[in-house]
Amino acid sequence: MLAELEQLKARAFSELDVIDNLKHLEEWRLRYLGRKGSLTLVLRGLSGLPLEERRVVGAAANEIKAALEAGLKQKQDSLKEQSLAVALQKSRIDVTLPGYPVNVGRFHPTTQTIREVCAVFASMGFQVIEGPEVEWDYYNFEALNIPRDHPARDMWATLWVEAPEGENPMLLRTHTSPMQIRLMEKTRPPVRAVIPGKTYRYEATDATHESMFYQIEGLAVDRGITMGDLKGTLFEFARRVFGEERRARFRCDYFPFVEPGVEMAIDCWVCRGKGCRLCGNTGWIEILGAGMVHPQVLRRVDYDPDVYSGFAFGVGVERIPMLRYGIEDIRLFYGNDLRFLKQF
Ligand code: FA5
Repeated sequence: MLAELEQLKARAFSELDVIDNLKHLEEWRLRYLGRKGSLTLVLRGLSGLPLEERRVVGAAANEIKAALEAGLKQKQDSLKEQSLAVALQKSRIDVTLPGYPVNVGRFHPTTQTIREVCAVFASMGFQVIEGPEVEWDYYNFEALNIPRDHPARDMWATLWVEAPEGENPMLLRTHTSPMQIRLMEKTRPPVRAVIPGKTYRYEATDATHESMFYQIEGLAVDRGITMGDLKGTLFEFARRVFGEERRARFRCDYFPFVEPGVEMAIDCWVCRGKGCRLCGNTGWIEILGAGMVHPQVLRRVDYDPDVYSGFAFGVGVERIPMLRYGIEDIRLFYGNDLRFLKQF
């Protein structure tokens, strides 16, 4: 009986040695240690043996059982360790492989320009604010000294928004100037701000005109502000954005909310001032309207024109990159053509 047990032990261990997966290990466990396993049967058969023999064989069988269980545990651990090592090997990341290319977006040239221009004015002490694109007639015209039925309204071909009967009419702002009023209504001088944003006009488009375009409004109001401050500020802006070598021109212009009013132009980017189709043979491209804030506008927001004075300007944003890079048509900006946009 003892010899049989020794043989059983030897067989079990030699089988265990070559097992290389958990499924075969489980079969092995059932074969030897399971309820109907060889060793279990031996232990069950003990009751038929004489007492003396039962003691000896029982002790040996229990010892073998403990040895087999220890062997089983050891094998289980080593198989688990092996399978973990294999899994880790399989999912290893090769950090030396080149990565997948990532498509990186970029800012639209209009956004780039707005950020750059605002940074130039911020460095001169102007804060940057924004306002609504759907506007009341009051802010877009009335408060800017352009009463209803005044012929100056024709300067801005307007897209009207249907407003309820009896309400102040609404529109898509034709310029960023309404923000002058909104800002002054809320603050007392000194005021120094630039306001970038979309503006809309009911206009046929051509190479330099869009029906939706961007403007940046500027406003400075304080004691003792003069036309010299306006000119100095705008020439500094032109110098920083277009460079020393470009020429800027000031001429008289009319806007009902400034007095006196001016327009500023930069020498044409295509003909460099000689005259061509783009600049209507003048050699100049207008980029902004400006002037000293009209006393009537100051009174409207309760600023005393005998104490305070100020200047304002409104610059067309798209015309800045057009002038700098020689872009011949404003419609390229909003055509969603990546061949154009990727160049910036
Ligand atoms: C105005 O809109 C005034 N609000 C400017 C102003 C502000 C004057 C403060 C005085 C004081 P104007 O309509 O000229 O002015 O437009 C200003 C600039 O916007 C133009 O110089 C031009 O650069 C740009 N602009 C005007 N219309 C268009 C258009 N349809 N497409 C693209 N840019 C335009």
